[in-house]
Amino acid sequence: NNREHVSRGALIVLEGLDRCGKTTQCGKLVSFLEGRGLPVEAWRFPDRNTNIGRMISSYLTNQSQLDDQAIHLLFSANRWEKRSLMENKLRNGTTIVVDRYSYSGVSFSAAKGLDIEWCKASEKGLIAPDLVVYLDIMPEEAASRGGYGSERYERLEFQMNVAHYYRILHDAAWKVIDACLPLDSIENQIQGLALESIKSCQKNPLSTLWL
Ligand code: NYM
Repeated sequence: NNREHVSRGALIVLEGLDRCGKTTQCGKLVSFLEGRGLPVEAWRFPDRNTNIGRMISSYLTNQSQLDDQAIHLLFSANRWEKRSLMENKLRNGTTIVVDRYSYSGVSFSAAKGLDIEWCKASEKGLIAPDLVVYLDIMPEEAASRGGYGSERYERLEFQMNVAHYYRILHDAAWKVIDACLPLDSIENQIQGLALESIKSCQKNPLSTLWL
């Protein structure tokens, strides 16, 4: 059977505070992998293109109000609604590079004061990443980068809280990169980690959060 010869794709997640450079690095990584002829897709959460995503976007841009628990569950639901597609792509050999995932979901909600275990519960069963790259930046440094936009959460005080919860979630599978290094140095490090993970994930079946 042919399918057995198709190696699976890797789930690669980039995380970090707002303005840490994730989105730039996701784009660079996807181009790099494409250039190597590897099947790859760029994803991001929240995915604002679904009905749930539009509710999230309206909340983030202050066009609607929601209780903290309600918006948390919408962010989770936005990942759940893409879960089966994600699994199919990975099984068919496509590597997925994701700009934010469950770690954002838990850190941002816990930073508001919600119980961290409650925050994790709705994420349980989502596909576990093969690689999490955390772009590490001091909240003060991030705030000084061209300034925050006008969305919710883009405030220094709040980002300091988020950083605290990222530190709690951080485990051995995370690769931490200093977000203040030169761009091409960050880019090269991520490329190396990604290639390694695409190779080594073949040995591991897909697994689910939280490990
Ligand atoms: N965010 C993102 C959450 O609060 N929970 C989540 O589950 C995710 C995926 O949304 N400030 C927050 C982090 C960001 C904001 O993300 C929008 P982006 O990457 O700026 O589109």
